[in-house]
Amino acid sequence: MKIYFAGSIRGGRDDKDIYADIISLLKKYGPVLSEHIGDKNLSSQGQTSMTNEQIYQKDVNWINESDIIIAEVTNPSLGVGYELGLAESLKKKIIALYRVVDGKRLSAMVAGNSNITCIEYTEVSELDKIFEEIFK
Ligand code: 6IA
Repeated sequence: MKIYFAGSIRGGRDDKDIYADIISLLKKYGPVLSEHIGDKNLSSQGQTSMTNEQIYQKDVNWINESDIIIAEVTNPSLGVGYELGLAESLKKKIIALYRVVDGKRLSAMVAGNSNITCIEYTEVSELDKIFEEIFK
């Protein structure tokens, strides 16, 4: 099962450690094509050795190839929102993981979308059981 993990890059890297921890859990279930999103050295500028066009094309190809899209959506990101819409149009299975922080609420375009399974969590350790259920 090929997994595409989506998480904020230019939208802000505050949650990068959480992305890395989630990716480690997901790797039990199959290759995570977008593993670099958890790269702790990747800044909010993204990688500079690739052009925007190359990044866009690579990610669109990977989403096409994936069986499931798992997005951490706590930190709002235009790119992640776009990827969710694209995955929906390709009829992929989509999971959105959200932590309630400072009483902020998840966008209704994600929370209200019946094609996206939204999961609220507090600690990454809770996700182990949830992933077991999703991938069984
Ligand atoms: O709007 P944002 O930048 O926050 O959008 C984040 C989303 O864009 C992620 O889910 C990624 O799939 C996608 N994205 C992937 N790679 C990059 C990148 N640099 N820079 C910006 N956005 C990306 C390439 C990283 C490199 C280590 C290969």
